[in-house]
Amino acid sequence: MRGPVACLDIDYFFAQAEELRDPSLKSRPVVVCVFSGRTPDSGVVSTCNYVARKLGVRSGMPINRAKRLLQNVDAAFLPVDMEYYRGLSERVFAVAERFSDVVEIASIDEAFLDLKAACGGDYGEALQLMRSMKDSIAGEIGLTCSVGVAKNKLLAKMASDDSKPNGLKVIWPGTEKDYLAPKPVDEIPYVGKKTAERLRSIGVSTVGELARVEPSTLVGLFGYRVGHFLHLASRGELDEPVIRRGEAKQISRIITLKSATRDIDEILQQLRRVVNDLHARILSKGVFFEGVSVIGITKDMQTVSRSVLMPRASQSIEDLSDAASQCLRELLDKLNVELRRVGVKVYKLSGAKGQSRLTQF
Ligand code: TTP
Ligand code: MG
Ligand code: MG
Repeated sequence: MRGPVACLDIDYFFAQAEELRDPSLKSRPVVVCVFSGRTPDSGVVSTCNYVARKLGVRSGMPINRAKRLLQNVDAAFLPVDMEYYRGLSERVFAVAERFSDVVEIASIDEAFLDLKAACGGDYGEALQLMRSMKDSIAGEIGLTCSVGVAKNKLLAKMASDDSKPNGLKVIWPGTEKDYLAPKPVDEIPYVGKKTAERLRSIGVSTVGELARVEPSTLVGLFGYRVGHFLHLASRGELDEPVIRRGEAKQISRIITLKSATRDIDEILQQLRRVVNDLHARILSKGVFFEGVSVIGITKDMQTVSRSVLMPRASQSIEDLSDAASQCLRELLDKLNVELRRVGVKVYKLSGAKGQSRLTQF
């Protein structure tokens, strides 16, 4: 059995990002716009916050129409700022990567995590892990997201959609069919209005009804690819694997300390497990690291970090351990607070074959 798999999707992402840098926006409708420039109001809505959604605004709607809907309220219409959103997105996914080695980044605000290695087949454990990931994203970055956990990516995405905003939902093993049966077909991700209409014309409006249609009928109506997708999706049997895209640019591990402290020996002792674990992963991936950093999260959720660069790429646990101690010492010297969580990250990675880096000096 595959799974559990999680789907993480940031809530009303671009608009939430705007609220993050200007909290005074929170009480107002916020509409992020793709201005086309033809006239001051031409273009479409990229996304909007829930205040605007309550008043009927939606992604893809012409800006004109959103302005009409919001003409009597103090709404903010802001242009997209991709560079800023991309930076936030990368930080969110870097947190996700602390919770699973296999993270598939599906879009700027959406990622899938394979949790099998992290929690075996235990969905209760997966739930705990994802609760802690959500807390980390909220505490360290200040964004809310919704997370679904299920046996495959499609179900996990539906669970995440269902739980929005700021939700966490598990589809427990064995309950998939009951979960799917009453849903309207257009709640299956990627099923659009047209497909839903054609299905309605053959008397199918729920996923349960769709699951009972002969696959050959669906293939006849929609062609092989879409027909096959609908058949598997409606039965909860579309089991595509989570595929990590690109090589990891960094590897990190973080732990929660037994109690908040600034005692270096105490922290170093608890950190030994992190260093060992990280080193095992460095070896299993066959990579060398040049950068090491220690990340600390204080009691009041501030993130602090210190980094060092090795004189040359290394794979040794002594180098890793020495660098981590040095970073931690610098961090505690500067800081007059107690740490609650501590992590170690290696970066500037090169492959086993990339030993040419060694001779570059
Ligand atoms: P989504 O995750 O689809 O939407 P969202 O994050 O705004 O809202 P939700 O809470 O329902 O997840 O898309 C992510 C971002 O992609 C969104 O913030 C803006 C951008 N986007 C567009 O620019 N145009 C669109 O039509 C959609 C759907 C999204
Ligand atoms: Mg989103
Ligand atoms: Mg999304």
